[in-house]
Amino acid sequence: MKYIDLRSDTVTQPTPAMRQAMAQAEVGDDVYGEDPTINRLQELAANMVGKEAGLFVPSGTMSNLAAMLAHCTRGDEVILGNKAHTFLYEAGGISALGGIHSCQIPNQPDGTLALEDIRAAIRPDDVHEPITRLITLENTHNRCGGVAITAEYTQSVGELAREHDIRLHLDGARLFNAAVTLGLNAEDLVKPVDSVSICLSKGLCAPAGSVLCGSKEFIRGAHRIRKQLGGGMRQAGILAAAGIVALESMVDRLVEDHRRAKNLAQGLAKIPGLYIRPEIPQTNMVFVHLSDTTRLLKAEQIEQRLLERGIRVGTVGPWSFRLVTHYWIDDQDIELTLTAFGEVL
Ligand code: TLP
Repeated sequence: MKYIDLRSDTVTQPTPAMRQAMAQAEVGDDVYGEDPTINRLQELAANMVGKEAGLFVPSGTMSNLAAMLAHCTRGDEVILGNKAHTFLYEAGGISALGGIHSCQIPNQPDGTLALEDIRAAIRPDDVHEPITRLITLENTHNRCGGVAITAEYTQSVGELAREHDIRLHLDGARLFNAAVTLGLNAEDLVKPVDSVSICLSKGLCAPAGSVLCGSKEFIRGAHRIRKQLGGGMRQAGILAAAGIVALESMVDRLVEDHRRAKNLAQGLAKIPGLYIRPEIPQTNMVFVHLSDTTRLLKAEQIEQRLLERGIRVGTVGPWSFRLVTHYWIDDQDIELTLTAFGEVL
């Protein structure tokens, strides 16, 4: 059975162009810095986000982890959102492996952290307290609905960070979705950040990999940490080749995923018993909730019934689903999904 898989954009398969590029990739030992395809990908990614250097890493999780380990030493503190992927879904890596203390402050519904909350969380110079070393933002913000964070907001956090000599990292797993929605170049969204992690293996469809970007000095430190984490991958130019296709040809088309997410949300909002926040989706994620009247069935049971109809969705809590559009979802899939939801409810 062919499923319509809306659980995530991480389920995307590589495109035929990627498979061809992978088959023909020139490779070398990347731990020696000798893989020409990886070197090309790193340069391309760094250029696209306006940073000096890039580092190819196996996953978004390792990219964020390597960044935070490069910015902080044991006992330092990072300020991050209580709905941040780095806080919720990265297995506590920063504290388990880096001894980094996290200070979680509430994410606002628009994915931002209130400036006054950040300011209040910055520690004074006091031996009793950890040192605030880093702030981490996320764009687009996954758990806040795939919302795009504006350049102006990131700029104001950058100014606050610099005022206090604190570094700023951006989890830009879906940075290009944000850029496309806001009508900006990715570079314009990350000027104030010291480091940014972008993912190739989400809406951009590459089979694996992320690129961590920042200054040459920062990337030199992150490179050693990647080695410590076991992320030096030798002839991984095979993977980087798909990443190059992703960056060169899959960014502009994200607008189609966003259009389909809007159509999906509008259709779901018309089905009695479902509720959707009217200001989203802004990008490729649709969060939909069962309203009080439909809570005879739990989200998990509805998920199962949709599965029987060939539709895969993710549940996020007892009454909520996340549906993510991507390259392998077309207009007909959206129609079929709406029909299936209508039948199941
Ligand atoms: N997110 C996945 C799950 O882990 C929830 C998804 O399906 O959305 N940053 C952000 C904002 C992410 O959404 C993800 C993956 C990552 C980092 C981690 O990337 P990977 O999976 O490559 O380690």
